[in-house]
Amino acid sequence: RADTDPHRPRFHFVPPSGWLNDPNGLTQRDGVYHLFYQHNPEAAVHHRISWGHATSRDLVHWQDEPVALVPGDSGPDVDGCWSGVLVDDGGVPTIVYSGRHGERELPCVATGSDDLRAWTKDPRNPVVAAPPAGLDLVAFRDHSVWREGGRWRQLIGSGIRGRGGTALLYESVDLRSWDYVGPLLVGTGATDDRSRPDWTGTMWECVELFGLQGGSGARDVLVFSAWDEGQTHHALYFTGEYVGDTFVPDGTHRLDLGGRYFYAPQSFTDDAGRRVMFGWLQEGRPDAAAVAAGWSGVMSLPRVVTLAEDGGLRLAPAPEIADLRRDRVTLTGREMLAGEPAALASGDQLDVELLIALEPGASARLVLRATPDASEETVLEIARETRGRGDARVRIRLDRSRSSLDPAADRGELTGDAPARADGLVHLRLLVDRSALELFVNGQALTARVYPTRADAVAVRLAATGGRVRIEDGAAWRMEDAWQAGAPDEGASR
Ligand code: DQQ
Repeated sequence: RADTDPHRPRFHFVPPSGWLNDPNGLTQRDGVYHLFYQHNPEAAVHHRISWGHATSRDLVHWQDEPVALVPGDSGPDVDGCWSGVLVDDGGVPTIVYSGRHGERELPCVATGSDDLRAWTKDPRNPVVAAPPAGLDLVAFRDHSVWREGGRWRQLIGSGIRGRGGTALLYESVDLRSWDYVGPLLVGTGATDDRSRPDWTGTMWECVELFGLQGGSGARDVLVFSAWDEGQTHHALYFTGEYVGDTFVPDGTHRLDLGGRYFYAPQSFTDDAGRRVMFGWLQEGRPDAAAVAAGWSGVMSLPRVVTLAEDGGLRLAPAPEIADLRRDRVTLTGREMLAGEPAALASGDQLDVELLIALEPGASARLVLRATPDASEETVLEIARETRGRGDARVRIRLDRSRSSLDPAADRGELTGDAPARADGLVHLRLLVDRSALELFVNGQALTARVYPTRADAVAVRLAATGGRVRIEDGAAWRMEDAWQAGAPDEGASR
């Protein structure tokens, strides 16, 4: 049923059927990449969540594995095995996840077989009996776990009423008995202006702490998803310094300008030493449409996260994704005349990479998933600011108001800023996979979903809307299905 849906991506990971949300337990073990994810195999609704599991040798082709963790018949996870992580406990693969019972989530532990297929829940679950006393907390779930100074440390996502989101710090010698240390950091979301694009929410879901080395030296990064009263807002990160039992932030940033369309990310360090991140691309069509289609939720492509000179993060699809490129069309040297859109590519599975010269103050309009008569089209507007060197930004706006003739599809606009490059050029990467769009402007991601109704909504066009626009370097490719039979991995089973 799901496979006949024209909105179902063909080179992004999607659940075999049913529901998918957060990526969990990301790891590379004996060379094999493991992607676990929040999953309801029964139906495309968020209910009695299990941990789905898939493996890959190349981050491109995936093989479905048996469901890894299922809610218990009774006990602390009777209502769901919510998000968590996988750590290597002296050779024993160990999952720390949030067991849900009624409205409550508490940390639980399970140990796995070497191939990560068979999991045994610890009889001592939940391993933390209750949230810390004396704090008026909004929620208590999701885990970031690491080894430090011969002990384990853990962050659990929460929110303090009247203050804001928080990450609560714990310590353990054995992953089974935990001491509460205190809040690593408390946000100010409860009192801040909620309309701010970097509003930090009243609760933090899926907190994650890691360090990165880059052009500007070493930095610590705290990633979380801003949540409020049952609403998912957006993924953010603080840069700063993790010292002792606290995190001292020096900047708040949007991880992706798509808001809830790139949510609950999780990352890991792979064998090549790269920080690789996945996020959940939520649906932008009504729940009933997803239920009728038989599936819901898309996993982002793997993104490599790096630290830039300005101290912020840059995101790029893992280079392996280029293995799916076919039928290259070179676009280098093309110049756009004002008001005359040039056709760049055609299809609903595409990769387009452009380095464009935009004069200061100039702007361009990139149209995707467009019909010939423009009755359906999704428009990316890019404008180069004229302001002085240091603080110059590239403004971006994704106009989805005509992305679908279906009145029920979400057509809200998505906006924000991307950093400027030292050479003034704008690097654009557009990955179009049916309803899934992943756009990168100078390393700033903007993820969205679009649901064109017409089969001829396939054109990609570029126009200059002010000033001169030239493609200094560029190409477009059709993208192959990742699920096609006969792919390199013995997997790629559907
Ligand atoms: N999804 C999980 C929670 C997490 C939320 C439940 C974020 O653990 O807080 O499926 O999308």
